[in-house]
Amino acid sequence: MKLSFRWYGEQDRITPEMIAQIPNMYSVVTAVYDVPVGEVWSVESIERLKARAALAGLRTEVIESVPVHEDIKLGLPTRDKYIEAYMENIRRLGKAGVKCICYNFMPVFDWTRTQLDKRAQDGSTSLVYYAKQLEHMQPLSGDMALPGWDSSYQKEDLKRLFEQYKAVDSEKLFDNLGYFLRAVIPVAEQCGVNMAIHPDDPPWDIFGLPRIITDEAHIDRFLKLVDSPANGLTLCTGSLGADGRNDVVKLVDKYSRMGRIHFMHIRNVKLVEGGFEETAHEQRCGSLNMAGIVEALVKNGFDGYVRPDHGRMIWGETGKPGYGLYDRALGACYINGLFDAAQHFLNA
Ligand SMILES: [Mn+2]
Repeated sequence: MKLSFRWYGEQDRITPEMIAQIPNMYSVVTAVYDVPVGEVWSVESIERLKARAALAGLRTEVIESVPVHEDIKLGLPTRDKYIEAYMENIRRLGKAGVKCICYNFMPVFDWTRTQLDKRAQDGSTSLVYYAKQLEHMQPLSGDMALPGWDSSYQKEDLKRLFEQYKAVDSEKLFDNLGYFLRAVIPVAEQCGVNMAIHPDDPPWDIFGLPRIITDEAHIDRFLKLVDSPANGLTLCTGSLGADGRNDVVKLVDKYSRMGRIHFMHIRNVKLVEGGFEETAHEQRCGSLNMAGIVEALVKNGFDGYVRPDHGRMIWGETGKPGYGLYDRALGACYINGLFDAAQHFLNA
């Protein structure tokens, strides 16, 4: 596996030098952040990211994300020009040495939580999702914001989008995803880039908007839309694991054996009545079988990218919720340990 770590570019106070001091670090996971969704990234911006990471000895082989414009998800006639721009981004990134592009196909909102600073008994804080809190959230108010969301939406944009999505159920969304993939996957193949869809987080419909990358049946259907190795997955254990019906070890085993996992987001999650809480990465802190997940990867010879996912805020650190340095670094070390142990015992 190739260990990687999210880096939010020049404005991230967590620098490539800090990231490079985490043992076994291979690549940053980054993106061009100053371009509106749907536009082509400048070669200069891509090269600047790459050069900055290289100063710390790190590669830039994973992009998270090249976001998909809503017109593509909605299947509007204007989608073709955004798909053109997307294909150009794949070409430019491939030329710059990028091997894997993470993206998602969630309507309007990215990952959703109901509280970003839930205090645990040990004083750490983390992101949580409680159905009871969700009832009080008003997505159309325009003043909801989460770190993963596109912050450029105005109240009127949201109203319009919700109106437009009334015509898009999960079948239609699947059709629109297929249309997108039939255009971009051949380009990715030519450029030596693997596309890796991130599951919906949480993996169920939210605010009445459909979500389709949620479980085994849906992922099977997704992989068949374009049956190419370049059409693969970012398997996020915490996202899929938020639904207790998903057997995450089984999914990791199945899709890594098929060679369709290009990027692993490894983190734990604790299922609680009516929701879930993000925890430390360690197995005993949450509901997932972390050792079993890594064992499956090692058994299947997984050599793709891995990164620790959201961390807690610990040791008084402040910053972007879920993206502090300390707990994600602990997570990275735990992941290293699990891989070393699994390799040792499976080869013994
Ligand atoms: Mn994730």
